[in-house]
Amino acid sequence: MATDTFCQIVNGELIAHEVWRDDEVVAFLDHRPVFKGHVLVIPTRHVDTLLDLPEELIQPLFTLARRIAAAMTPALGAEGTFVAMNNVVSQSVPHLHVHVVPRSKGDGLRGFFWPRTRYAAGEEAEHAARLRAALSAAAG
Ligand code: DGP
Repeated sequence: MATDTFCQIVNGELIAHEVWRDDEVVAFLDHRPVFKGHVLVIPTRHVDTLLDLPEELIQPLFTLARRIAAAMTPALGAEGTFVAMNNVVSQSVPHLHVHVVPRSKGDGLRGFFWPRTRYAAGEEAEHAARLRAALSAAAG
């Protein structure tokens, strides 16, 4: 049985400031927030990454992420949110978690990360074609 930090939060072995809990999902404050009120939404069942998320947990997980995002304006005065997930690379806890971060204009996050690149001629079409082919192959 997996015993990562977030399994411990699910099991009550580690205390977090929870904002929602039901049988399928838990949401709690990230203890090192990008901005105050930054929430992590996780499945109660141990799942490593998005690719491991069972079909029946997609709806509960992302519905809760959306509800948390919606609550950030009345609760925190946020003007918007940033919703993100690291999978394997930059993932510091091996238990799937969706970050829901409150945003406001001028909060300084823009440009702080996510540097953008540009496609050379033909590369954009080539990348789209490679992804279409992989999706078709996966669909059988
Ligand atoms: P990531 O780097 O995307 O894997 O994000 C993991 C986040 O989890 C990071 O922002 C800090 C947070 N975190 C790690 N350990 C704990 C913990 O024990 N309690 C809480 N509340 N948050 C944690």
